[in-house]
Amino acid sequence: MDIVDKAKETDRTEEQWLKGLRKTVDRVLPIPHYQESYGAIGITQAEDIKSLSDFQRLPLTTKEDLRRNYPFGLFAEPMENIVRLHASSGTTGKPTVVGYTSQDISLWAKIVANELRRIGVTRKDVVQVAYGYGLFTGGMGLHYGCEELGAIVVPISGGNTARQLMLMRDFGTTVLACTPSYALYLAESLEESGISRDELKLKIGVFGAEPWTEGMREQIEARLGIKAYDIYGLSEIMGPGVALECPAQNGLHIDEHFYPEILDGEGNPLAVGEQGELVITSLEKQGFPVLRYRTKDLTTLHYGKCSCGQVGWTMDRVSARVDDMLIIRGVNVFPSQVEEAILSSGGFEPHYLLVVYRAGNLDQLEVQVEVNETSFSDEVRELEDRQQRLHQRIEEILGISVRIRLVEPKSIPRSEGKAIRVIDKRNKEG
Ligand code: DLL
Repeated sequence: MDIVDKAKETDRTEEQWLKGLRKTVDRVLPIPHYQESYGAIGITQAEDIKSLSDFQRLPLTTKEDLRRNYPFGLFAEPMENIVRLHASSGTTGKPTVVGYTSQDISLWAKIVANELRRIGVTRKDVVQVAYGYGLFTGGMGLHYGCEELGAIVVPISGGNTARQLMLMRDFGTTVLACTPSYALYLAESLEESGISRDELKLKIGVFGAEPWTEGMREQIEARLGIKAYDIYGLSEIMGPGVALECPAQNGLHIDEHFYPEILDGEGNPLAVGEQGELVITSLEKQGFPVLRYRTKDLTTLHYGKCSCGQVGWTMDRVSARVDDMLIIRGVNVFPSQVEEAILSSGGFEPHYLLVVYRAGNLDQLEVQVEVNETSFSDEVRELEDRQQRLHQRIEEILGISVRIRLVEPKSIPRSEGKAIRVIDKRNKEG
């Protein structure tokens, strides 16, 4: 059953979804970019969208469309109504810029507050926001959500790890919000600091902004003694809070102000339960409404009632970004596959790097993995056995031959924000 049919079965009728979708179509139609591309398929007014199938004929919006209209060309409100700008963290070319009206900011805060409430955050909690503050949406997105909820915010931003730990203890932080890779680094630094876990009151983690595996969650939960929840979002749609898990930790609930679809590589709709690229439409945003935005994130959608009682769309954890996919000798490789293999083989830390290079005409993949302290002090023979088992496991999962390079504990650079997992030297080598 495809998503269009499925939506008819839900507690929200097709007509209710369409109401929100038409509202966004109405908002974007005065913008030349949309006028042109929608006009080309005969859509000149929101009423032309009579069904979800009509909606699915609308052209997709891409990051390139945002870049072409840099910086404010896709805003739907006059600049005097915009109160905040954020921009993507992209490393190449122009950033993608998004603008919010004050109503957008307050809606965003309410969405994040609701979601945090669902995972048990209350007014009594002390939330250490260790996502970066600035053009990146992580810091301020969580910050406003916590204030809306009435929790105490510690706006520490990312970095300065020793200070993070000291304040975590001294302020009695109960909730930590940061990227999963930084959470792991904090856990590791805690083990080396003079602070014991018993001195901390930490109980909940709100981790996202980068892909992470179930194995990584287990590590973080065990090492920090908390429940770690996955939060998803992207600046083009709003920022953190497009979706967040519930205590069942069985999929992320997509907030009802967004309409999700899953498409295959050619842009055709996929059925509920099938993996593909997530496409999102905002239903209530004013400053920067966005229609059918290609997130480039790979996931699976589900619809129904969760064991927590909530009815609606859920998505599986994002396994990878389409952009992060490496093609090595014709085979698709994702960093998350390597992470899975490392975490399911004992003796290694989930700190790793995929280095791709060309030897002759052949692509080669070297996986650098950190050995943990215990196995580092093992006999050489034992270490070699471990390496061999990991080697086999990675090759089984990826289906290509790779080189494994074990590196000393703590030698792979730690991240304070989004982790870098891949170094692709192929283009540079020409
Ligand atoms: O990363 C917003 C955010 C901040 C989300 C804090 C969660 C927490 P961008 O910098 O625009 O915004 O990057 C968006 O990050 O398209 C995904 O590829 C990735 N991403 C975000 N959350 C997750 C997650 C923020 N939970 C891009 N799992 C998205 C996997 C994620 N990937």
